Amino acid sequence: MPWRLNANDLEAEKKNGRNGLKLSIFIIQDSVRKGSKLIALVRPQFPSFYWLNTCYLGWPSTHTSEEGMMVHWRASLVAGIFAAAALSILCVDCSNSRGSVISAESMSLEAIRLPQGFKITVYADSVEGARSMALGPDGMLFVGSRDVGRVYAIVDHERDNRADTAYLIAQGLTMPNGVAYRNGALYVAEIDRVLRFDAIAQRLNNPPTPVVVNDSFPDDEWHGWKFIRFGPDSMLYVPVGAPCNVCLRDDKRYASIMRMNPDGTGLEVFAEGVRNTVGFDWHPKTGVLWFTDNGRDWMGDNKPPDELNRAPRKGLHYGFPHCHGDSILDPKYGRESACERYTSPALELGPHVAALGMRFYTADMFPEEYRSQIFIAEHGSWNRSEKIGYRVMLVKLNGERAVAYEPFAEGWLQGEEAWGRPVDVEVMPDGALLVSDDKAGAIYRISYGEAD
Ligand SMILES: [Ca+2]
Ligand SMILES: [Ca+2]
Repeated sequence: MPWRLNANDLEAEKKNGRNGLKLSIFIIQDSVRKGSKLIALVRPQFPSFYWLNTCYLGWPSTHTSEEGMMVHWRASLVAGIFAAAALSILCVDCSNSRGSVISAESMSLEAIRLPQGFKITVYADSVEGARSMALGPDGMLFVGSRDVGRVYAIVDHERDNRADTAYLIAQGLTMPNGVAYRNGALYVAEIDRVLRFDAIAQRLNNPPTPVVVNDSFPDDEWHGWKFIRFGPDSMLYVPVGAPCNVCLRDDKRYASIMRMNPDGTGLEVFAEGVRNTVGFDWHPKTGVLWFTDNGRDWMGDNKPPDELNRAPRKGLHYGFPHCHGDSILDPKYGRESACERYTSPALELGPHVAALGMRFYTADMFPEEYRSQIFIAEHGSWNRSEKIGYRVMLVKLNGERAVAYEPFAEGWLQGEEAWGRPVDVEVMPDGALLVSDDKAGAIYRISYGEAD
């Protein structure tokens, strides 16, 4: 039984003055008291703090959040080094605690609640760590991952709405969360660079060596994994998250959405004051960019909200780190500022819900009321005493104004246990909505009006 301590408990210990070596000693004492094994696993492609968090701290990757993964890495690193010296660490496989692959049979899809007339099925399973999605030609689906370092191409050869093959396009990459497709090429975003795999559809079994499109992004791992997507202006939009929970950096690239030409030239900041967006899309009629943003942590259970934002032009500032949501001044960075100076969210979402992927619904399988509305995948909270999120939400618009925010698909969270975590959504050519889940290692298909 790996030793476990959640983020809130760990933070409480830090507030009690346990840091560095003191915290390390506490971790060892507590694990011994609980009769747990200290475990470690060497994964060459991952930074040391990562396995220390996931294995040594017994804090599985799939239970950490967009914000939470890096919070305590320094403490865990010190703890790990101390433990390695003081104890002979057992080297065991912790693939179970990483829990990425769940077979279709063990998924509780009957637990997922949907509006009348919709149904959910498994489109693909065994897609370990499935994160952001992008459509290729003929319904081919590209899927990035974060911790497992892989990029997949998923194909439903028989077109029976159940994928048959997950081709491994790349592995060993550094958090290749972002994928985009344009003119026959697959673009993949690692933390500090964007790669391009040319003529990918013809080379699924023999992927080409990627071309480096641009490798000038910061290499900070905290909020460094990226969602990418081509805009209607044919530019590739590439965010750079804040390398922290809350901080202000002189380098304008941090906490921004950048964009560049497909060949990597012309890189510029498009939007400022964006803490960590992991999903965006353009309004199908107006061409305006909308994006989610994850709020800061450690301001309590109910604030600040996550955000849905609207960016009608270049050069707007969305408030971070000074102002959170519509009107919450940051205790440190908000003192000499005012929320009126920044662009307010189009909609305040739930606190700590981890709003990630979002798309406009642009097809016609779903009823009229869903068309040109927004679906948001909420990965789920960690920085909250009662979990929320772990669902797909619908945001209704009246013109360019967001007027409602309601659950569309929920049930991955049962009590305080989540068996799945939605990351991204994608509208397929037939109009079905796909949902990726990096905890279950699956992609679901939500359809309307289809017979069982
Ligand atoms: Ca099939
Ligand atoms: Ca904001």
